[in-house]
Amino acid sequence: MILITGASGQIGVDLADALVDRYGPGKVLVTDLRVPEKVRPNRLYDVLDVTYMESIEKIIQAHDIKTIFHLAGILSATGERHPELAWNVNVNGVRNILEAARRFGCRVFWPSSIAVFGPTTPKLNTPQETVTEPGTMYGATKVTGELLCKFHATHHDLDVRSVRFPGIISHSAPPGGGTTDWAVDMFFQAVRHGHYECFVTQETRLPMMYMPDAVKSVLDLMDADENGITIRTSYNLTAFSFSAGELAAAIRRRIPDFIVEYKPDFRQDIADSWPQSINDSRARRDWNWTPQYSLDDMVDDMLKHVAERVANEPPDTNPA
Ligand code: AKB
Repeated sequence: MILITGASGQIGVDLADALVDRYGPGKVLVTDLRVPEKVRPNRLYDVLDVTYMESIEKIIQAHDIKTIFHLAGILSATGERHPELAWNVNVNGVRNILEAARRFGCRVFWPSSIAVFGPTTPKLNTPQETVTEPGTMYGATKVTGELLCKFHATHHDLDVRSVRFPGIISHSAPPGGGTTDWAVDMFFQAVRHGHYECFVTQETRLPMMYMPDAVKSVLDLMDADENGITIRTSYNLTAFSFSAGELAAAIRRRIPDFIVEYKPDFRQDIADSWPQSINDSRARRDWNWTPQYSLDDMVDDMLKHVAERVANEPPDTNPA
């Protein structure tokens, strides 16, 4: 049986679908702090707060969990506003999951982030092994989590695997509290209102990935032969990089009247401290990582799905 924590979050919703498609609805237990308002038929839900070790142990035992996709976490912008919460959920959460996985013999996937890098890291084609001195609490929790994963893998032979996700673009579940959220918001506001107020400058360039590729990366990494896994912190991963201005231009080629105003806020400093492009050659070499979506493929697919979603929204849920 598979356990997903933080399953209502941006990655969790799509990953749960992929795992249910692959293994069947009876094999995947989706958990979060609360059961979502709209539950899917034939899906097993439970409530799990990963900061409580006893709750994790109970769920693992009750459902005979063998693999854990530990996605529960606080993202970068929320982490800057609530650093204690970020530490508690991100560090104590991953420590509890790793410890429980060790005790009960589970495999683990856990997402790290490009946020492990900071102002002293080379910004272009950032290597796998380089300076990790993040300027944010979120980044500090991710570096700590990576080291905890490595400790458990090397000292306890725990099969824990991890990637450093770039910004992830998706239409099915909104991201919450991240610095790369502009890349998702821009699509929704372009379709809803033809206008977007962007919280980073148009020159801000970050590594990104479309959700189907993010899900593929998780499945590919977990399927890979254990002998090929040479990174026991987290693998660098990317699909493409673009600036806010370039994404706006790509959307404008499909929605010609689309207007973007740039009003950077506190998230600009976070974005400026992160790499602009990532070298993911170790993931490509070790487990044959290859993204499927180019920037243009992603923009076409996003606009199609976002238009469908927006058409089905009740009028009063169309935030400006
Ligand atoms: C965020 O912006 O906080 C996340 C991330 C890059 O980890 N999307």
